[in-house]
Amino acid sequence: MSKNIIIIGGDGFCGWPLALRLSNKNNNVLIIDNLSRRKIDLDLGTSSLTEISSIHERLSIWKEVTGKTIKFLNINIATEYEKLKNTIQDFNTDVIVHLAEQRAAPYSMKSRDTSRYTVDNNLSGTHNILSAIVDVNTNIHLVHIGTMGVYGYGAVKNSIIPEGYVDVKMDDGTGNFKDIKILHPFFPGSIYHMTKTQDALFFQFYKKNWNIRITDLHQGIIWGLYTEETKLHDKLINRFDYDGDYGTVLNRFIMQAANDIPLTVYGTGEQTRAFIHIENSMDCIEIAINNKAEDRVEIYNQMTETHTLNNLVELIKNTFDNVKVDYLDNPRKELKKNDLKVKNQQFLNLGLKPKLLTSDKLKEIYDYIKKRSTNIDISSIYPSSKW
Ligand code: USQ
Repeated sequence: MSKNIIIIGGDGFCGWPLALRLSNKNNNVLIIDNLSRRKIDLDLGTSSLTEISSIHERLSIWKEVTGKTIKFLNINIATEYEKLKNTIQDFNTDVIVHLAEQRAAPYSMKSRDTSRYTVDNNLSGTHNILSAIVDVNTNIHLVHIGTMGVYGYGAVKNSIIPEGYVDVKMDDGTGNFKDIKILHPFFPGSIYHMTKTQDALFFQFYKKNWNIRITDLHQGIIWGLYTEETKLHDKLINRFDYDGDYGTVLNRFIMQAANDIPLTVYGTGEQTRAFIHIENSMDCIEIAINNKAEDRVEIYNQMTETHTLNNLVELIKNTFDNVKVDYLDNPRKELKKNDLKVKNQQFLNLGLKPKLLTSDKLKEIYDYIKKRSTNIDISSIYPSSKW
């Protein structure tokens, strides 16, 4: 059934392909975005590897190619509450997907200004959305993109990270231990990750007090850049970040291999992380929208596989010729080495078909970006944020 869906942050890396996917499935889609990601690029002197069109051009090409309309409003949700609330009301909203957070850990740790911006933007934005839902209609389903990073990548050796909640026993004061379910303890590794842990507390409180339906998706590192819909026209192309702040590890490695740049491994490369292909990320969000949260804040782990960075290096070396590797002093405070086992049964039970990392898929992305690489700025590749 067609739904009225607002995608907040619909001009970004996940938001843009999501808007196309949901519009293609005949939902009525409205993008709210303040275009902050484009402004940060200007501030940092960086740019997407792919040449992305303006939001207006993107939307008119989408209309030309498919006959479908996606609406757009430029609203800063962290500061323009009345506009946000009135828009949610006027659109007769069924679902809000919240992707409007500053999402780069290195950017959040760059300076006091970028830390404060990340906290102000992310926390006020999330809280304003929740407030607006209370003001307008508590039946609206909020789907939020959280992060695997809230768990701290394996706090207990050999444990399997559950989906959001853990069962614990608590002393009731008389030495009797009672079973309770609590949120998995938080171990954020950056100011950015910390804002996602704070979001989780907002969600618990708004569920308890106003019974808001909330699904929180703890996503791993996305790789890839195109989806079935973004491939329909060159001007629908998604952004591809490769700089030291916004580029994520696997996409950076593919881009580096495609341009004869040594792969920038931080530390020993023994860090293990969770990954998901961008098309699968869209699948998961669609599944979450179609399965409205009811009894509690639903938390899904949105990932399909885990790898050490050294695994990724090996796969890339086995796929392409003459790959060089540069082991750099780690600019981040993180465990030198960790195990990471993650439960993702909920999405699998709801029909997710994992698109796992293979040499063939790496080659497709490599070829795609090689053809579309414009103006690579080598100086922006090396990490400039350190903590
Ligand atoms: N790393 C390298 N070389 C690089 C870039 C990164 O070795 O050139 C390492 C980092 O030290 C880290 C790992 O690769 O150990 C992942 O770094 P990343 O920049 O790919 O990912 P991260 O900073 O964790 O953040 C990204 C997204 C964030 C999302 C998160 C999911 O920017 O929005 O929430 O991935 S997760 O990592 O599972 O927390």
